[in-house]
Amino acid sequence: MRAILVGIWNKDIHKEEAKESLRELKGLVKALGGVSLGYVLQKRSKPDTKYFIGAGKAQELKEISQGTKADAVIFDDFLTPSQVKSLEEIIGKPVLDRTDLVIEIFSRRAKSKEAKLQVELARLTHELPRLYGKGRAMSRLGGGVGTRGPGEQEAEIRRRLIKKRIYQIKEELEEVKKMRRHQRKRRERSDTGENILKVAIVGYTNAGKSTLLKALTGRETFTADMLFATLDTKTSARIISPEMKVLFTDTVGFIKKLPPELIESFKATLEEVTEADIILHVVDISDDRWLDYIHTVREILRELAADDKPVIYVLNKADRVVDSEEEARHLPHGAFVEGRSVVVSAEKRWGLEELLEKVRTLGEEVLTVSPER
Ligand SMILES: Nc1nc2c(ncn2[C@@H]2O[C@H](COP(=O)(O)OP(=O)(O)OP(=O)(O)O)[C@@H](O)[C@H]2O)c(=O)[nH]1
Ligand SMILES: [Mg+2]
Repeated sequence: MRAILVGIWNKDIHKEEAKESLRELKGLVKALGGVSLGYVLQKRSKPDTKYFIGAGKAQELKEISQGTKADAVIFDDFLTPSQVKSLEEIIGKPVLDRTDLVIEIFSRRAKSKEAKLQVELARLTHELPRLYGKGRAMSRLGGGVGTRGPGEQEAEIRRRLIKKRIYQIKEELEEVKKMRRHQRKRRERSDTGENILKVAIVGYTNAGKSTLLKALTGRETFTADMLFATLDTKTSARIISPEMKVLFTDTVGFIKKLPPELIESFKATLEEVTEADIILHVVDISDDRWLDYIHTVREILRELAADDKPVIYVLNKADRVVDSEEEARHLPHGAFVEGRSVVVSAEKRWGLEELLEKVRTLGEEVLTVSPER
């Protein structure tokens, strides 16, 4: 894929912010093995209903994409089905948005049956409204006003199939969810004697969540320097004191403008987050945007109704900021976040003892306030 990226900025979304977002979009293109040829950024107080950008800009995009031999034009924001259609008519090349990219990445990475179902659900939910636009376009070629052309019928059949499949997937996911609950119960029951503390590891994609799980529990998981390496949750245990056993769960990474279809379809997986006693919020402090990322992750936690849980900020990748564990201890980053935090390097294993100590202390508090456990 050779792509031209498109974004807008205005008084609400500053130019720098829009550029930053385009840089991330470039990362998404890269995650799909594509290249970004460049970007077009337009100042617009609000998106044009027909073309998202101005009609003139759309024409310009056509010329740019022809001149650069781009094979796709990718918008950084959600496009309505009719915007996609109008843009494709002018530009003459496939027009995608951020949601398309994220869903595509997810679908390539999904390995477990559950992840595959979740991605399929997201994809179909995303596709359904677009079919309405397509159907109308197709029927215009066939029948006249008021009649149902062949295009319309075709689209109608496809819509019905999709709705049926969505229903099936939801049922299957419900089954998976039940099984997961059952396993969780069994795991909890078999662990007698110790208190079980459930800790969910969350954070922006590529922050180092899986690396941290590996460092804390020895569990081998796939880690990679790419967006959305992890799609399945993985739980692994560690006994951190004679009385306390911790179940650490690694989760899928978050990202800005995460398509709502994906949040919705990954809710079963993210249930581990809503079930957790404590949240470890992993942050890559070597990335200048770390505070901004914290904000995004918090927003998504709010959507999951998990924003009231006790949090420990795990300020990771300190080894990229300073040269030694001793220097890392003096980093000021903790002062910028509210509440508990610890600077670590999951890769170099810096600060892990301090982190475990914090988990232990907080765990004792949590476990004593809920005596029914
Ligand atoms: N230098 C350094 N690199 C790290 C550290 N922790 C993780 N990384 C690297 O950062 C990249 C992402 O790490 P992952 O553990 O896969 O990150 P993640 O948060 O699980 O990412 P997703 O599953 O994609 O959301 C990998 O290349 C890791 O080797 C760290 O403490 N220091
Ligand atoms: Mg991961």
